[in-house]
Amino acid sequence: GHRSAVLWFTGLSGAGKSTLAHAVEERLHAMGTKTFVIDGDNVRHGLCGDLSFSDEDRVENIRRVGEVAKLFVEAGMLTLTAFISPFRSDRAKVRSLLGDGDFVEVYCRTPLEVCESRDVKGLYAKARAGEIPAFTGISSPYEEPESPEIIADTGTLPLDQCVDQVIIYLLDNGYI
Ligand code: GGZ
Repeated sequence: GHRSAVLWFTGLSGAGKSTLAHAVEERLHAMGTKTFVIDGDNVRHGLCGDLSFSDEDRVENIRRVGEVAKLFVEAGMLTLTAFISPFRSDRAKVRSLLGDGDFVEVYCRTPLEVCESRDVKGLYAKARAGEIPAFTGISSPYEEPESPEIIADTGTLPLDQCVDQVIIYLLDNGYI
């Protein structure tokens, strides 16, 4: 069994949030835990398909994701979300919506320089060229978490080690 909760992955574009969330999910599956990952791939086209990357729309994006995550938690799932979620106040709102113990903030702390040098999707180059307005880290802010439950150094540590760190946190705190 497990205690349902949200693992809320936050960090810059290209920090490795989705990769880490899916790798943690795989490890949890192997342990028999029911999980669900919510990320841009399954939300930004449908539920949040009407939203842009303006400040207001990011606020609304995170509000909706928080509400959906809450439903999944009520359904008994260990829920993993992977969104930049750049604003501290929005993450705090989701935390209070869920309640402290049901919200585990995981900061994927890859520095901007590393995200930008990897530039897997070429978005940073486009943002620097002015082709993407309000790009997080370039022309739109990212507010670092002040006291996340977990800091994953996704910029320097191998993926497996970051997964271990999250799993150990969940074991130590009685989630799994
Ligand atoms: C940031 C953007 C932008 C802008 C498109 N700023 O690397 P990706 O491609 O796959 O991840 C980014 C994703 C961010 O969506 P989120 O829903 O996580 O953002 S937020 O939590 O702020 O609402 C990136 C892509 O969308 N993308 N334009 N301007 N990222």
